Amino acid sequence: MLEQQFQSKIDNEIKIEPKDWMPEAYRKTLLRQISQHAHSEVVGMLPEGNWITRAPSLKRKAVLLAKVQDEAGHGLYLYSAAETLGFSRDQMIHDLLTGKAKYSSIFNYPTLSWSDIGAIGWLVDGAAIMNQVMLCRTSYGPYARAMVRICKEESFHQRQGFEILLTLSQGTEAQKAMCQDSINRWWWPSLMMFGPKDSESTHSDQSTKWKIKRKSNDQLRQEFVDMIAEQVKILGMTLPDPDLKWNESRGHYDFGEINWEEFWNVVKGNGPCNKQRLEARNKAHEEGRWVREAAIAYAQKKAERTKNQAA
Ligand code: BYC
Repeated sequence: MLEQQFQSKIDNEIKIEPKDWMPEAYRKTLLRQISQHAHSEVVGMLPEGNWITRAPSLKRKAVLLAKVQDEAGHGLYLYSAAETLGFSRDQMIHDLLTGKAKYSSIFNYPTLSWSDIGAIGWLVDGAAIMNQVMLCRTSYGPYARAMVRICKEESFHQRQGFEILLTLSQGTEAQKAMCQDSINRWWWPSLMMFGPKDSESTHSDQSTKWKIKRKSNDQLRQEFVDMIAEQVKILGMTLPDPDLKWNESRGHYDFGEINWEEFWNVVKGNGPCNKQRLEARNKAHEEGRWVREAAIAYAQKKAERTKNQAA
């Protein structure tokens, strides 16, 4: 009965809110996805943060700093949304730091040059938006509302990335080569962000029935390829895929096979930077311990003072 009422709400596009009854598996699926998403935002600060001091001008530094701060904010909205499902932020962070929780595969690749920051904005944030626009209509209220704000900021991120690459693509031969090299290295990992093929995706069927997901991994990946294959022409660059070709009958671009072995390797913790990323997060957590302790001590003191004044 409860299950039927729940599904009929979903079917009628009524959002599920924290205090509503929900099947345990729905709660768990959301918690998994939202916490992984939050972790991705937080770990995602690392490859870009690496370039804040080396950005080529004061303006570029300020813009990149603002973008990285936005990602921290996204992590916080998402941890808050996940907490409404009854799991504490401390537990989620513990799972990230111990390597139990996943985060997006893309952040296990290194940022080797300034143009990588452009490629991340254009391709990585571009892929993220494709997925997140759909999530603005996800069935769980707190997640959907967090996504609306995140998407607004992500579209600024994508434009700043494209603008970095556009500038480089109109620069010297060395700058053009740097731009092409970044596109070559980030293209395939960006396609992997959408997850395994639909036929290999364990959660898709159920998540679609619950309208957590509204488009499949392959559908979103195709929309992304169609968008980027056009935008790359403006840059005068190419995508590193000899099989990329417009298919008139499908009305979409065909593209080559993703290296799934590489994808699963990265997901399982064996990507180029997995170890480094977890070490950096653990170090930051330790170094921030005194701030957390001071904040707790201050809050306790304040609460005591308020209690004494009231007495
Ligand atoms: N990386 O059944 P499937 C950003 C896992 S950050 C790692 O299709 P699902 C940004 C998946 O978790 C934006 N793991 O799963 C930040 C599952 O394993 P578990 C990040 C992946 O959940 C800073 C297994 O593979 N966006 O924008 O139905 C700077 C089977 O997959 C990946 C989000 O997090 C992957 N790429 O669909 C710049 C969006 N793909 O959990 C930018 C929210 C799959 O059973 N998440 N796996 O152990 C989602 O929309 C969905 O979770 C996914 C996967 C589409 C990613």
